Amino acid sequence: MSLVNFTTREITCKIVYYGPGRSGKTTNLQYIYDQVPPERRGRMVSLATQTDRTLFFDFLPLDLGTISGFTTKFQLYTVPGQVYYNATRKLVLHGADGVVFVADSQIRQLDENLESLQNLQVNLLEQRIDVRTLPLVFQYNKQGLPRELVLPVEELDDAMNFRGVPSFGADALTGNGVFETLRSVSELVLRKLSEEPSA
Ligand SMILES: Nc1nc2c(ncn2[C@@H]2O[C@H](COP(=O)(O)OP(=O)(O)OP(=O)(O)O)[C@@H](O)[C@H]2O)c(=O)[nH]1
Ligand SMILES: [Mg+2]
Repeated sequence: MSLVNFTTREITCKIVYYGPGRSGKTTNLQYIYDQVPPERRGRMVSLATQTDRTLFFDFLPLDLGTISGFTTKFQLYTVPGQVYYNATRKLVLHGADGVVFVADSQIRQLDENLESLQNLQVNLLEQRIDVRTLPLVFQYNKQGLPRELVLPVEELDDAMNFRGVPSFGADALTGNGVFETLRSVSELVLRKLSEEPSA
């Protein structure tokens, strides 16, 4: 849940990168961390197994500077994608202002993507977050793999993006699409915030 402090004129928003195991969520945050100037970011916290699977979450605080007179901070989180970490996913998802669904574009991963998307919907419903109005963008990652291995963005949109929200092809390893995705979800979150009646 975004925190708006009118006294210190500070806004803090929480963005969660969600998706199946190995889709590239942690890679997104690592790329963002590497690119953002040190004065704009805090320490990135990653809790991973020895084989680099996210065990609990990754956390990256970003300072977006001043927007409409408010110091604006974003906290980026990733969930652990592996199916059996659902309790942790629920914890990390709690209070999210926006979600980036990172799908793995590989043809053979389609079922995992759909399963994870369904899991997201169930967990949001359980937390009484309105799935239809939550700021959400899709990122179809690993588009840089050979063409015969991946589904094109349009087909992934047909399979997953029923709300018709913004979607981006990406290659998180090289950073292609990473900032476009972040910018898009940030805009949706800030727009929603400005539409809500102020506290
Ligand atoms: N070819 C290719 N590999 C990628 C891309 N993005 C991530 N990877 C690789 O995919 C593997 C998994 O990436 P992670 O970022 O750890 O995946 P994750 O979604 O955080 O996985 P969990 O923490 O298990 O949920 C790593 O070996 C990455 O280097 C991409 O765009 N292209
Ligand atoms: Mg991870």
